[in-house]
Amino acid sequence: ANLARILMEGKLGGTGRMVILPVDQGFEHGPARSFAPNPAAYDPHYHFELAIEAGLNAYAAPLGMIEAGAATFAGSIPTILKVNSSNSLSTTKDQAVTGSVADALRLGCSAIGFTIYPSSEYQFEMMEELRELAEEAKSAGLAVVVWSYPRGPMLDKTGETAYDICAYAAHMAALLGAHIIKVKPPTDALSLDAAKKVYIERKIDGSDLAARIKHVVQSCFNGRRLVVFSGGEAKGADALLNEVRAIHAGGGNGSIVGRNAFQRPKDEALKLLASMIEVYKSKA
Ligand code: FBP
Repeated sequence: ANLARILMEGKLGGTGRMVILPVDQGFEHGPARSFAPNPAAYDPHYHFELAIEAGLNAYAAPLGMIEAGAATFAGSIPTILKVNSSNSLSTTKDQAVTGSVADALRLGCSAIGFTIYPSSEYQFEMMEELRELAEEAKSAGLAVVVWSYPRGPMLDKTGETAYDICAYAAHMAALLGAHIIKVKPPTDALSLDAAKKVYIERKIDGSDLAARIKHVVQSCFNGRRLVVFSGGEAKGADALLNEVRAIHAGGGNGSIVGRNAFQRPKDEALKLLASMIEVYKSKA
C-alpha cells in the first residue's frame, strides 16, 4: 500500500512513472554547497512545499529534514526517510545509519531510503545493514528505496557511472530486495585505468543513453522493479530534459532530482519539474 501510495501520488499518479525530490545533499555535500545557490532551500519547509506544489510523487530526506516539516505537512505528500548518509568531511567511502524504521513509522513515511556503495571497502557492511533495515521496514509495511552508487578504490569518476558497472549496482539493489532503485544516468565512457581493474561486461551497444537506460532497467528483473535516475549537479534545463527523454524512451520509471530542482529559484524549478512531468506523461 505504501509503494502504491508513492505511485498514485501527484501529477504522474497511476502512470507507473514518477518524479521524486531528494534532499540529503546537506549531509552529502554540506549546507553551503547545497543551499547557497538558492538560500530559501536552507528551510526544510521549502522542500515539502516545492515537492507538493510541483505535484511530485514523493519527498526523500534524512531524519532532521523530515522531522522539521512532518507536523505541518502530515499527509500532504509521501515521504521517504533516508536512513543512512555519508558526508564530505570523511575520506572513507562509508555511511552512517542515521535513522530507523521506528522513526519512519513515527513520522508517517511511506518508505525508507538507503544508500549502498558497491565497490567500496565497506560495501558488505552496508549491504548487511540494508538487509536488516529492509526486513524490518517490509514487516512494518514500508517500501524500500535503494540508492546504488558504485564508488571505491577500484573506480575512478568515469567508472562510477559506466553503464555495465551501473547495471551491476542496480541489479545488486534488486537482489537486496529494493522496491525502487535509484542510480545515476549510465555513461558510455570507461577510462583505461578503470577498465584494467574492474569487472567489465559490455554486452550491449552503449553509445546511446536510451539503450544504456534499457540495459539498467533490464538488469532490475526486466522491469519488475522500479528504476529512477538522479539529476546530478545543476545543469541547463535543455540538457536535463534531454536526459529525461532518454530515460523515458529507455523504459526508466522516472527521475529523482534534487540539485536541479532546489538550487533554482522556485518558479524556475516548478517550470522545469512540470516539463519533466510532461515528458513522462507522453507516449514513450
Ligand atoms: P541530485 O539530483 O542532486 O544529484 O540528487 C541525487 C542524489 O542521489 C542525492 O540523493 C545525493 O545527495 C546526491 O545525489 C549524491 O551526489 P554525489 O554522488 O554527486 O555526491
